Amino acid sequence: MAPRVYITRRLPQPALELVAAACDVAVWDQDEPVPRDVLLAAARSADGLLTMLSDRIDGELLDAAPGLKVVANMAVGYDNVDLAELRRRGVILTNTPDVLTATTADMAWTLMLAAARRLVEGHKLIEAGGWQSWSPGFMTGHDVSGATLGVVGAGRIGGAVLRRGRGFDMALRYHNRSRSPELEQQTGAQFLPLDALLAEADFVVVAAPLTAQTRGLFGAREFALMKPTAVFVNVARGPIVQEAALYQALRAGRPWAAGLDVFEREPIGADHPLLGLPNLVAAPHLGSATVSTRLKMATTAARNLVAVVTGGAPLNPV
Ligand code: 8YV
Repeated sequence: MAPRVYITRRLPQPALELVAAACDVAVWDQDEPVPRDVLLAAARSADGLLTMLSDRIDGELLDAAPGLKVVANMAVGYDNVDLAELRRRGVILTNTPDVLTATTADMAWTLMLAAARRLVEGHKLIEAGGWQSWSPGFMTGHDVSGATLGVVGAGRIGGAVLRRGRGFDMALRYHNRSRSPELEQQTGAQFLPLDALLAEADFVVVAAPLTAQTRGLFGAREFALMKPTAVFVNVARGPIVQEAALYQALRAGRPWAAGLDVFEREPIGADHPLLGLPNLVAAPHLGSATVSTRLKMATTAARNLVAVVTGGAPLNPV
C-alpha cells in the first residue's frame, strides 16, 4: 500500500506530482490555511504531512497522528513546530533551507532601500496629489551606499544580506550566537556584541530564527541604543520585536524608519497601529515570495516528505 500523506495547502503542480507519484495524497486545496479540525482528522491516518508556517504542529496534533513519520515544513523557519514533542515521538522534521536564501536577502534589501529613501511615503504622497514642487529638503532620506550595515543573526540569510552590502561599499558588522570566521573572511564583516552593533549601525537587519533567546529581543532599550538616523529591518519573525515598543520608538523618531516583512501576529489588518506611521514600510511576509523560489520550496518539501515515507533518509532534516 502506498504511504498516505496530507498536504495542508495548494502547491505548485510539479511539487504535487512529485508526491502523487509515490504516495496516496490528500490536499487542502485552498489558499487559506487548513482549519484545525480538518488537519487533526487528516493527520489520523497520515504517514507524512507537508505543512506551512501557519499550521501549528504540537502535542495535540501528534497525539492524533499515531502513524506519522515526517513533517515536511515548507519554510526554512520552524517555530510553528514543537520540535521537542516531535523528537519525543521519533517524528522527523524537515525544512527548506538554501533555496530561499538569496530571495529573502533581496527582500531585506528591498526594505532597507525603500525605508531609507522613503519610497512608500513618496508613492502615497503622489497618489494623494501632494507632489507640488521641488525643494532642496523635499523628502530627503538617508544614504545606503557607504553606510554601516549591522546584521543580527548571521546565518545563511544574514550572511547573504551582508554580502550584498559589499556592492554598496558598506561597513559590515554582525552579531550572532557564535562568531563565524568563514563569514568574516568572506565579507570582511566584524563581529560585535549586540549593544555595540545597535549603537554603530546605520541599518540594523534582523535575520535570526525565533527562539526562546530571540523572542522579544528588540524592545524600548534596544531601540534607544540605535542612532536617530538608523533604519531597522526585520525579515525574520515578528515576535523577535516588541511591536508596541517599536511603535513608540518610531513615533519618537529613533530609529528613524523601519521596514518590516513580519509581524507579531500575522496577518495584520489595515487598522494595525504601525501602518499609521509615515516612517514604516510594511510587506505581508514576502521574504521568499518569488515564483521560482516558492516552486523550489514546494519541491524541496515534497522530496523530503516522499524520501521519509518511502523509507529513505530526509534530505533536509532539522
Ligand atoms: C515563507 C518563511 O513565506 O521560510 C520561512 O521561514 O518565513 C518564508 O519563506 C513561509 O515560511 C511559507 O510557509
